[in-house]
Amino acid sequence: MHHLACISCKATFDHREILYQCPVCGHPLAVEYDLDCLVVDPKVWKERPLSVWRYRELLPVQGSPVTLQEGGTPLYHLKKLGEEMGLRELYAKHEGMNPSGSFKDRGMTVGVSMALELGKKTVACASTGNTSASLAIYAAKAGIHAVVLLPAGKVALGKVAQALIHGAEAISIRGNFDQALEMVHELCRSHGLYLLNSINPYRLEGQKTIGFEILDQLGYTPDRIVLPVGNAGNISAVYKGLKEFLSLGLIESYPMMTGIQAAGSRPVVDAIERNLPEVIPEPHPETVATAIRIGTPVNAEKALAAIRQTGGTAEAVTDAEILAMQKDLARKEGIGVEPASAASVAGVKKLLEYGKIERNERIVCVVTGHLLKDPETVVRQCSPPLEIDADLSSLLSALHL
Ligand code: AN7
Repeated sequence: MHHLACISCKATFDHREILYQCPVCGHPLAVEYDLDCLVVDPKVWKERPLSVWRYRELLPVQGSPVTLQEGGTPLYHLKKLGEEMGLRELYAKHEGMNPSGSFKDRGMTVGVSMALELGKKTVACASTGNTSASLAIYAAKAGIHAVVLLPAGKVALGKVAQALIHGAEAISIRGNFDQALEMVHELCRSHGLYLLNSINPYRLEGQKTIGFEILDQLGYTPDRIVLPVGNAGNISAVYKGLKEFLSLGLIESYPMMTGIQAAGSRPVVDAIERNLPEVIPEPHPETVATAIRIGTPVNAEKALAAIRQTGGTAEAVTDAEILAMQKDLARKEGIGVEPASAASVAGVKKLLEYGKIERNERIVCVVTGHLLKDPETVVRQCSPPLEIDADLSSLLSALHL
């Protein structure tokens, strides 16, 4: 069985209580399992398909989940990019290959399944885009209503399209993500909607399976796992999962958890660099990587612990560095990701240049969302196709053969 526990004051709560923060001290909650009584057998896991639900003994859902076959994403060896950077073992876990095109699906298959188990018929979130797309698909599958709050004009086109076609009630807020999250949190508290942002401890349970899959796919524990950071939920979730694996004796050491933010939105990086006890919110976050345009990361407390307790680090990359790496991944590796995702690999490049990463490290970058999420940013970066008359001579004079 499992229960909810405050990460700060350690107060515990029944797993059926609907809580998004500790009612005693206000700090974040986490799901805790009685690991001594759990029966987990990696041999049994290996017989199941690689997916979120391979690890169901370490997930909070009791009955059959609302699933669209999330997880089981490819782990690519970045041979060319790695060679250019002087790294022999550089990998990318392509979370853009999930059903809605981002890692959020791992959290939402668990989160929406829990919504049903808790008897909730309306789910809600604030989102820079991907969370809303993912919530929309799982709410559709579950046959329940979804309300999504988006920062007006700052959500990539593909993500808006997904929220709309899958039937979510989408509202644009004249404000940023952080304001939208405060509003939806209040709405859920006052009107009983089920909040599925990453302050929901159940959602993060699904996301921790990224780390489990990496271990299964590599067959060893990498030296470092690098993730883009917005609300800092994903890096916290992966670390939590690894802690459980360590407690269960399934791994012997931690990868150095490494978080990458955009230069215009870097409160976690500042807190790590300046050794602050908590993050100082950025009131005006700005970056081309709209997915991580977040100034008040709600999981910062968990993320700082993840980074510090594993000897990891955090770094910021500029918009230019993000876009250059997006293009490099696309052209040198055939991997199409959205800007926020390219931040993780751009961060590795930068940390190498600063001498903060060793060249013999085995590194896995999580690339979090698919290229097609944000076609407008791509089109702005590339020349449009040349338009010509429909005859062969025009074609031949146009081509660089
Ligand atoms: C592609 O959709 O916050 O650090 O509302 O879409 O766990 O927040 C998205 C975040 C990285 C950052 N990469 O993850 C949202 C939202 C992509 C993302 C992140 C997001 P967290």
